[in-house]
Amino acid sequence: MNSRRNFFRASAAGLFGAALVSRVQAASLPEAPLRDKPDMAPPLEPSNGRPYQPVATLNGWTLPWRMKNGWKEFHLVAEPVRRQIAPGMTAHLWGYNGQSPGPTIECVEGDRVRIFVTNKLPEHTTIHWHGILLPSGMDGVGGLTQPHIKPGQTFVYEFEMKKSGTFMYHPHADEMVQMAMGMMGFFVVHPKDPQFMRVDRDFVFLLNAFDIDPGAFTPKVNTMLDFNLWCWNSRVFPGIDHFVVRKDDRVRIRFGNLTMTNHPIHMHGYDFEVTCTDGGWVREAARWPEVTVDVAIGQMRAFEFVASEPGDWAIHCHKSHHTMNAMGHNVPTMIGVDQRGVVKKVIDLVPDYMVMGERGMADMGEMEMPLPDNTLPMMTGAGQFGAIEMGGMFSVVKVREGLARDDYKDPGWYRHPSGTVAYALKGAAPRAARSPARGPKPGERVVRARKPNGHGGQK
Ligand SMILES: [Cu+2]
Repeated sequence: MNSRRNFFRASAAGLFGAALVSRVQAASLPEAPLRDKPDMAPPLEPSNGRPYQPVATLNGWTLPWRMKNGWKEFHLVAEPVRRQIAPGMTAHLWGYNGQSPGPTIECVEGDRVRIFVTNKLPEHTTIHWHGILLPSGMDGVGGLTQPHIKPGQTFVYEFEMKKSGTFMYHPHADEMVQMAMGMMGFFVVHPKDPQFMRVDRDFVFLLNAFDIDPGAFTPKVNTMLDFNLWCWNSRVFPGIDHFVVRKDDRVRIRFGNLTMTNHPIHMHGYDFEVTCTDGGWVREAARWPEVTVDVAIGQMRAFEFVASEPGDWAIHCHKSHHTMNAMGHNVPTMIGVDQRGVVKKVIDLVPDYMVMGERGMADMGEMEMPLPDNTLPMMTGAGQFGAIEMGGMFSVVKVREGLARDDYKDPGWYRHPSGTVAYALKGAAPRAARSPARGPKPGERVVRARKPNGHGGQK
């Protein structure tokens, strides 16, 4: 934190806007906590102010605040960050307080909130508070409602939280670049009455996407639609935290979409109801059961269910190319094509050449190709029964009996009661079910077998 203190000392004299200095003394800036790890911090129990049930931010954290003369004060620092997208790949992004997305901001309906925003980016920025009802001049649209926050400047946003709900924050300045670089965060306003819409576990994450060439570190910021890393909180499977849930807990999962396309989010094992959008709570008579909920660009959806069914339940975007990591979409479909002759000739010239997809692409989930540094396999992850063959927007809801109230640790894979797992019919020849194309001969397919990347620390 020392370097940050020096920064404020050095900048207090000359860089702050005159309006700011007259209202809030630079010396009274709150600390701007930093986070350098991509794992989930435990929910931050409020140590002052109105009581509430805090949220759990997947692969993220909640920004601590201080109370000052009845105001809840937060300090966001917009800055370049390094974010581990999953073990094996780190990206150079822009974010807030050391990470992308920025920390979740949590407060309570009726709170008066003061947010200091310091710009340590190489270009100007602002913050727009998506969905929050506030004075027009606090809305954060550069040029329209405020001057841009220039590099080195700190601006102050002040507003009262008129209603509870789930909101987001992101820049409204050079927006395409700054969002493509990872600048965004969640903003949760809890109800004044802690019993209203009370749940036991409350998860939040943002859907975001990057276009990073294999081997590169920095996203291509001009990409319109063809992103290749589909993320939850700037993480992809198998780097996304699991949703660890105690049996019979009432669970809420909230997600906001700041990508450039829609995502039908599908959860296995349960039906659920959408109880909140970025416009506010959905009244009971207006809800209906679903197992997939589409979230359009710029929207937020929160659904709830009672975790009555133990197990490992997949949760993922239902666009199947969004559960893949960086890949060449231009690879032709080779299913059913006999490549024997061609492959032999190519291998003479290119010893590392890989035959791709003669029988589908499932082989790629087990036998990972040699990859450039800082790149993730397209299909990866291992479960207790084999390769999961996923990437991108995929995680697991792990419902277990007997967890402590505050236990979010990965409990390992589900122990299925005997007789409850799909099984192979005895006596049937497994190869008969495969395509008539013959299997690869030893040495023909030159993929290097590598231990699949499991989700860290499975027991
Ligand atoms: Cu998707």
